[in-house]
Amino acid sequence: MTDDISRRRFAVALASTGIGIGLAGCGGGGASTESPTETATPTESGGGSGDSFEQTDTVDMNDELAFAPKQIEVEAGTTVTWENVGSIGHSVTAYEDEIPEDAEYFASGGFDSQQAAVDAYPDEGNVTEGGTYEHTFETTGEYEYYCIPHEMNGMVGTVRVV
Ligand SMILES: [Cu+2]
Repeated sequence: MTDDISRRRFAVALASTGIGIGLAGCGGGGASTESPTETATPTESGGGSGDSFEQTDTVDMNDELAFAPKQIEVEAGTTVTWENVGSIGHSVTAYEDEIPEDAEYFASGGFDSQQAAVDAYPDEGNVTEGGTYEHTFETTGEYEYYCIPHEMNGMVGTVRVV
């Protein structure tokens, strides 16, 4: 009788010890992710207010997780080309609520809504190394857009159509 109880206690003690060891093992391992500690460095434009628009119809997407230049200005009817000059995949995705009222929605992959673009990424709409995406801007105004996987890294841009 007593023998039975003590055996059970022993088993419980073993079990909790096992859990303790398991947790310790978990915490100790798995911390070997190589994290490139490159913080985003917005130093390229000399740290201005960000209100400078470059007159160009070509935007690079690079491994610094940025659109370069970040803000461009083109005339209505211009076809803008985004080119991935790095090796990390990006998207060009308009903010549906931050384009001119009567403008056509645009996103790499050819989606007609932001939600559709987000839902399909990265199976569709991913611009890979050396790839390009083009869009022709017919309506004047400002268009804000972003890269789906790197929005949190500040990968956003603006096209101003005049
Ligand atoms: Cu990106």
